[in-house]
Amino acid sequence: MSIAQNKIKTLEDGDCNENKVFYQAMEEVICSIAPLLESDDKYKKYSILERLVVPDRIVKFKVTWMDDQQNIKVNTGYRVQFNNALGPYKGGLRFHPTVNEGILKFLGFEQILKNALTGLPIGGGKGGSDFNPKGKSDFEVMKFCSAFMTELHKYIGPRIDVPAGDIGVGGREIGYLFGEYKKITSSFEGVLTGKPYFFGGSLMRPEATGYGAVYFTESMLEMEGKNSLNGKICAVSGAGNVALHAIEKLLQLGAIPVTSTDSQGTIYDKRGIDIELLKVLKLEERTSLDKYLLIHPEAKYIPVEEYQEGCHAVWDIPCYAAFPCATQNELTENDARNLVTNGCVSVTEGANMPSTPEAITIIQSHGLCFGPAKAANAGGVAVSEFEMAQNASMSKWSFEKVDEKLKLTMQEICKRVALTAKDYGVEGNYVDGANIAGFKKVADAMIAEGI
Ligand code: NDP
Ligand code: 2IT
Repeated sequence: MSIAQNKIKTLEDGDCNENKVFYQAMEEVICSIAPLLESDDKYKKYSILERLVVPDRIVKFKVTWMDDQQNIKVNTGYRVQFNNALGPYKGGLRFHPTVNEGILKFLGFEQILKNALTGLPIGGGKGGSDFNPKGKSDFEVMKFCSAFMTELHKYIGPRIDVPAGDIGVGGREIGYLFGEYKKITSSFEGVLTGKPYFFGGSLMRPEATGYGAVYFTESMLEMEGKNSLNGKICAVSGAGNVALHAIEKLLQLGAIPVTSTDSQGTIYDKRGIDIELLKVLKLEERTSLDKYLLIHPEAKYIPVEEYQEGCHAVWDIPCYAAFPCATQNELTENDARNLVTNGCVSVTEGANMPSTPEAITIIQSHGLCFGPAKAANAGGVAVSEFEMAQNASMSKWSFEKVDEKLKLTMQEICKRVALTAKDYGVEGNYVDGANIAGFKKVADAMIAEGI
């Protein structure tokens, strides 16, 4: 416990700001697992926490590429291989100008426990680059991905480390990365997941995180004796892979998702979001959300400049269930108060750590259901593991089979988290339940594997 706590303290003493989100993620886990550490001293004896908070290795490399005007560009690439006690390192790649080592450590650390919760044989890792795909041509994205893989290929492999997508990395980027890996190694193997279907991808991988978050919510509401989502107004943030598919599944289940957001603003369409239009705008045209009004002028668009200080417009819209699906720390204390005041019953984290610690305290203390990211958004990585299984056996599963297995996985995660919370005296606290259940699984493997 001491090393991790010291690290958090050094932050207050002016340690590199970059690590703030990593310490935030770590602090939550340390607080949650206190009853487990009290109940069994083997975790202290084997210094599991001290070992778990330090990545096995961090690879950092230069990525040099040429833009369409023949200018030479330089970015930084990273892979954080955090823990492989349960299986090969597994986790996404993020391409966004804000990416740095601290963000990837927070994401990699969360990924260890998330992957453990799936019950599947995968360890935790994360990577990415400060490259911004926005506004780049397809050729520029391709050239960047090739240059990135020229370095990354040395450190990954189907039994070593299997990256996938995250913010700024979807099927297009994974395709280019896979093509370059194949060229360098002459090997067609399942080294990346989230591949397009026609060369090794799994059906339903694009949908898996968003659909999974909704399946998780349905289970959580049922376990907590609340009404299902059918007929209920829902607020969703984000307009990327996770948000689009959360909205799609909500519509399929008869709920009414009324919002979507991007980095420029929020769309509020009280009749329910037009998902086909949203997909065209975001997946095909890669444009901003205000274009939604060209087809639906009766909807409302709120640009970020009009947001209240310390708030996001999306969380001020009355809803039964909220789904933050954009990015970390996007749901603040003030946002949580707005949700509570407006009668919200449930919050599910589709993004990684989208709620600040203060927001979680408010949400939980007012008795709302709260599905934490490492449990609720684990559907994406679970279907990534299904993709690895299909690649390893040279087979293809049907959409129905993947969907069935995804639903079951999310129900089992929900049940395990709820039961663990009950066992450790914090019934109804899904944050503690997820952290304890995930930690215990990894810790027991670490102990069995020796130091
Ligand atoms: P995408 O790149 O597809 O979409 C991200 C969305 O969030 C975009 O709408 C983007 O807006 C918005 N966004 C990103 N950063 C910011 C920011 N700083 N401020 C405001 N809006 C922002 O990413 P994903 O949908 O894949 O990922 C969303 C979240 O879900 C992330 O936290 C990711 O780690 C997590 N996640 C993703 C999984 C996956 O399978 N893809 C699995 C599990 C979790 P704009 O369009 O303007 O860029
Ligand atoms: O945060 C995540 O779980 C992901 N970005 C997906 C990871 C994966 O390997 O599919």
